[in-house]
Amino acid sequence: MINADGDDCVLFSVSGGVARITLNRPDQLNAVSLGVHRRLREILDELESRDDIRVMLLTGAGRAFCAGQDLGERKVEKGAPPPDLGESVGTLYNPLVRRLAGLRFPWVCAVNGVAAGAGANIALLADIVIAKESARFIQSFARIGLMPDCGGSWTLPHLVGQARALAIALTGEPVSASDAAAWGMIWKAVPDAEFDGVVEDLVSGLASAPTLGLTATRDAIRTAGSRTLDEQLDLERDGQRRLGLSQDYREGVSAFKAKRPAAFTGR
Ligand code: T3D
Repeated sequence: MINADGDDCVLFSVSGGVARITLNRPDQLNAVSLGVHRRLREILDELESRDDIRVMLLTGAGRAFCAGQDLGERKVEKGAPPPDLGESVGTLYNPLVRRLAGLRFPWVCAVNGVAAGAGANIALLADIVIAKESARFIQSFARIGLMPDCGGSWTLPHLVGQARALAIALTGEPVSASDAAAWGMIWKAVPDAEFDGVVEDLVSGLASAPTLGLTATRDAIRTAGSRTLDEQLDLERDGQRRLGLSQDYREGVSAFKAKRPAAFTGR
């Protein structure tokens, strides 16, 4: 397959501890092409090699967040060789999902518009998902004869329970951002006019927070379902032991005692 996208199919910048990633193929509703996969791999390589990132923000350019796999890359005409979508999922999407799920800092998905297929399920992987009120989440796999991927068949029932997960995935009906928030699928839906400001406040707050503590918190909560209370108590003990040695803990307590704002460094 030809990779026609240049580097600007995904925009990337870092400032003030915030890594900003913007899917940038607005004419295709930011559908995920081979070029997008390549850029995301390069960006994640860089993020994983740096120690100055405190939070990552993923969003989309234009009116959509992401319409999932670029269907323009799928040749289904009569006579075309049958596609091996397992190859695509196994070598492109699954590694992407595993890397996003294993980031050493919290990440936010700012869903600025429709999120469909892989686009919806990548968004739902974020530690905090915030959406414009006008955004919609669509498990569009049902409309083209596929099943949810990018972890959606795991994430959805965890987030909204089996009854809603099944109906959402089997009908492919759009879920409004307000319903998604009410059902616990995302953190909150924000009026469109306020969205950019709310997202900026959120990420700048996270960029000056005690990163090690946040990441330990995220990991403990995400994996809690596979442990007993007893096991979780042990994990919390071990986590506090480790965090108690961090510079940020010392700074947090010193700042509290001195009645001044803490200046956390993420160390
Ligand atoms: O293949 C594998 O590797 C397996 C893994 C699969 C993962 C997946 O993500 S499968 C699911 C793929 N995605 C979809 O099925 C969603 C397809 N898109 C839509 O259903 C609709 O576009 C939306 C519901 C997202 C938005 O609808 P609407 O009416 O707001 O916009 P539109 O008019 O349909 O789309 C606007 C343009 O974006 C249009 O191009 P045009 O006609 O203006 O030149 C449309 O073709 C393009 N576009 C939208 N989605 C995709 C896309 N182009 C390529 N790929 C897309 N997924």
